[in-house]
Amino acid sequence: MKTLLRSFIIVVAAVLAFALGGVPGLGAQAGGMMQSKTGDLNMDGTANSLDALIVLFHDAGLAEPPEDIDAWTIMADVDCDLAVTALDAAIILQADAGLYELRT
Ligand SMILES: [Ca+2]
Ligand SMILES: [Ca+2]
Repeated sequence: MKTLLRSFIIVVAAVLAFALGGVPGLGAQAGGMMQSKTGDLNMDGTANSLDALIVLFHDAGLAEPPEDIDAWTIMADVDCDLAVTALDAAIILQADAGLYELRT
């Protein structure tokens, strides 16, 4: 089951990366000084599908843990269950669609 979930995440990630025109950034944009919000993991000023993709990459073990894992976890754990999972990615996507309001 976990292998199936991992395969699903890889496919979704590849489709999203292609559809959005690139591989999601895992760090701040160069020169970006935007205030980061909860769920805004690439610190581009908005929580959107790229941030959800970052969560999925980490949940699937496809990305290196960030340097400051505690601060990153606070930003990524949008449902405050003390774990960063695909559910956080789903909530970020709902917020991006205007169906959910993330805490600030
Ligand atoms: Ca973002
Ligand atoms: Ca969570």
